[in-house]
Amino acid sequence: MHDENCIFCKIAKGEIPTSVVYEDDKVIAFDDMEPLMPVHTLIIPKDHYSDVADNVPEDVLGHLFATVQKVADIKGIHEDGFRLLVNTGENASQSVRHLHVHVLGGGLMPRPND
Ligand code: IU
Repeated sequence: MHDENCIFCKIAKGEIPTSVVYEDDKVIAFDDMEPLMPVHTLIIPKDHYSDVADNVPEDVLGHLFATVQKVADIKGIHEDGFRLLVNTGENASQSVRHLHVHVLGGGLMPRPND
């Protein structure tokens, strides 16, 4: 369930220091190192799945999305709104091949087609 060459697996195991926003036995949320918005947090499962379409068990997917609400409350972006982004594979320019949900907020974002 871990890929020793995966940087997010190392973050999940606490081997690389990160700004942790929330953590439990299944997921960890941490601030993106190159934030695109005032709030830019990544939520990842602790187990390794390369992307959202990598046969991820439903309970893991459910737990990831349940964590969104916790992160939004911790970051204080619940009321004004936020955006979730899950890049998947080459056409989406996914750069880290460990499933992650971007939580972006803290300001107005254009609609993707604007
Ligand atoms: P993407 O969806 O795979 O394109 O996004 C990967 C994100 O992971 C990107 O926003 C990076 O800034 C971020 N990131 C990070 O926060 N810490 C790291 O050690 C690495 C990437 I590598």
